[in-house]
Amino acid sequence: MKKIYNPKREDWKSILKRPTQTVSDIEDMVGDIFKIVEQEGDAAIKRYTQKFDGVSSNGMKVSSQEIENAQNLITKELKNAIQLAKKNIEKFHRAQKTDRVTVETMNGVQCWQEKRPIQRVGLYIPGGTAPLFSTILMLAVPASIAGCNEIVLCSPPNQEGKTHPAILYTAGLCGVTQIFKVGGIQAIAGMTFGTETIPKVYKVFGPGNQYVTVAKQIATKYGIAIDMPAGPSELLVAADDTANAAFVASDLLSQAEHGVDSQVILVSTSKAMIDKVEKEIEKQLEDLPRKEIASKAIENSKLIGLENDETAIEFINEYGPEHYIICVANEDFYVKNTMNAGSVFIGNYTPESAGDYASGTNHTLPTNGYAKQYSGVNLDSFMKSMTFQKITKEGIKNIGNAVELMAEAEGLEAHKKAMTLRLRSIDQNESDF
Ligand code: HSO
Ligand code: ZN
Repeated sequence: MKKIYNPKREDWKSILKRPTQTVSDIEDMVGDIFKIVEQEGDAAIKRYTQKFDGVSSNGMKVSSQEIENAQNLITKELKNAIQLAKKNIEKFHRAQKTDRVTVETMNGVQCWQEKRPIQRVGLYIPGGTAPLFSTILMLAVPASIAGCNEIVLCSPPNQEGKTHPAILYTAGLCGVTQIFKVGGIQAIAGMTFGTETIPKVYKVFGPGNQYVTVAKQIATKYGIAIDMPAGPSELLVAADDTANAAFVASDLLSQAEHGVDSQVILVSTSKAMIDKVEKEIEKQLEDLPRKEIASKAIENSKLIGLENDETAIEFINEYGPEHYIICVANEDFYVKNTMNAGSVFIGNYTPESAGDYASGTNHTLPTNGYAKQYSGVNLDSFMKSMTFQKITKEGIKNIGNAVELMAEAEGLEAHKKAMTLRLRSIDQNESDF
């Protein structure tokens, strides 16, 4: 753990720099796989599943029987926990629904805005060291509330060629319409083009390793939308002497156990708190089953001492953390002045874990400083805003001349004419009476 006290402003940038992932060297390889999947469809998907996952992907589509059986493969307690989380996530995301916005901008000119679901969405759920079925709740629940009619899920098969039962159970519970045992680059390419088995989607959501991240970027070149650019998960905790060092350490470690590249930062105006948290981390790390992963992330973590709250807030806004925990006396001041963060957790009893699983907020959030310009996944991520207008004769009379003049000034005669013809017809009709 690196301790840094009162760094000079000119050093902030380098202190806050995220380790850059070198992705350019895999871009060509990923692009080639896309082309082959586009040409060969299922046959290519099967070959890549054999090559990268080491299993045969016969029956890549999960049957309704398998989903049904998954119910019996997980405990009742876990099912109840998943249902509790689902209820809260549903409540919070349902409340994000907005009414249509209608305005008569001038007499006879009626404009309105309404949201419509993205009809087909693709969710990617990584396999790997932890089966993140909680991410299905975060994606499929808002997708269902939005009214997306096809919710496709791809997740890599494990070594026995199966999908984790908690993934199947959660997907079944949350309205996923089709599940495929396909992962990695080939899954994203499959959902981009559509194959004989996998449907094409319009937007792809979900986390993944660097191959999946690059694949999602390449999908955008084929006109597919993605939730947001991805990077390793991050947590920044702001804590002063009113914080509980053991709690803070547990939060930092919960983020650290995600991956060796997780970013973990403590910012404090109290040197005593920094020392306490450092000791707590060392202590708690010992008992963690994922100690090896967490300790690698902790090695790169930073404990930063700053002279006052104002400087701390400026520093934190400059970083723009994905997750941001505030445990300070001056809580309101920190909250009010937070400009850049994916999701904010306030007070000693609000661990990130709460939002990761069950409080109701979404855990798919902007990393890598993208909190400066991106929102986390929310109900609107699964919808488009559409505008409508209806203009009456009176309305045309009110805006017609302005449109004619502007069209003429842009040299667009046909545009002008579309208005002139109507204005003339109204004039003629009126003089007929
Ligand atoms: N902290 C992760 C989400 C997660 N945590 C899933 C546990 N399971 C990224 O926001
Ligand atoms: Zn987490």
